[in-house]
Amino acid sequence: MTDRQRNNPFRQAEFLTSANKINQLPPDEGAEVAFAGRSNAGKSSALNTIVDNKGLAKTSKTPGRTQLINFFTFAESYHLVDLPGYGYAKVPPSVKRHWQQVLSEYLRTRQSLRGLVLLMDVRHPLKEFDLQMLEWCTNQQMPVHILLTKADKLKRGAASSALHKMRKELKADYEHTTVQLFSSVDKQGLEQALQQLKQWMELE
Ligand SMILES: Nc1nc2c(ncn2[C@@H]2O[C@H](COP(=O)(O)OP(=O)(O)O)[C@@H](O)[C@H]2O)c(=O)[nH]1
Ligand SMILES: [Mg+2]
Repeated sequence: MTDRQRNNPFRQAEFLTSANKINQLPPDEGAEVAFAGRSNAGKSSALNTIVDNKGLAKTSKTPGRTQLINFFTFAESYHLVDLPGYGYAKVPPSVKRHWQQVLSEYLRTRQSLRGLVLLMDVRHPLKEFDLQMLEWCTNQQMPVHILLTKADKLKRGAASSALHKMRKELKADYEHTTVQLFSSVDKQGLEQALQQLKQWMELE
C-alpha cells in the first residue's frame, strides 16, 4: 500500500444504490458529501480520481446520460453522492423540472449532507446550472467547494488567472464558497480536494 492509498479513506468506496426520487434515498444517517455539475463537467472522472478507482462512477463521452442519484458508501455510514447534471441542451424540459425539484428538495432536507462539491469546466464556469446550485446552497447555508476541472487543458498561467477571476466573482455573493483547480488527468488539486472532504466528514 502506498502513502497516497493509506491517506485516502475514500478508496474503499463501493456502489450502494441509485435513486430517481426522494423517497428512494438510502437512510439519512452518517455523513454525506454530494457532487454536482453540468453534464460533461468531469464529475464522474473526478469522483473516480478521488476514490482512486477508475471503474467506480461511469464516465462517458456522450453527455447527459446519468439521470439518477448514485450513492457510494465506505466505512459503513459515509456516503459520496453523484447528483445528475441537467445542463445539457438535449435534456427535455420535463426532465429538467423533475431534477430541479429533486435536487432542491435533497439539498433542503438531507440532514447528513455536510457539503456540496460543485464541478465546473475551468474553461466554462458559472453557467445557469452552477448559479442555481450556488443559490440553493447559500439559502440552506450548505458549504460549497468548487472544483475547476480539466485544468490540464490550460497552461499554468491561464489556469491560475481563471482561478483568481472566479475567486473575485464569488466574493460578492458567495463569500464562503471555496474554489480550487483540479484535473483527473494529471491529478493536480487532488490532495486539496481530499483535505476538504475529510474536513467536512470529520475524517482527520
Ligand atoms: N483533459 C481532461 N479531460 C477530462 C477531465 N475530466 C474529465 N474529462 C473528460 O471529459 C469528458 C466528460 O467526463 P465525465 O467525467 O464523464 O463528466 P460528467 O458528465 O460530468 O460525469 C470525458 O471525455 C472525460 O474523459 C480532466 O480532468 N482533464
Ligand atoms: Mg457522469
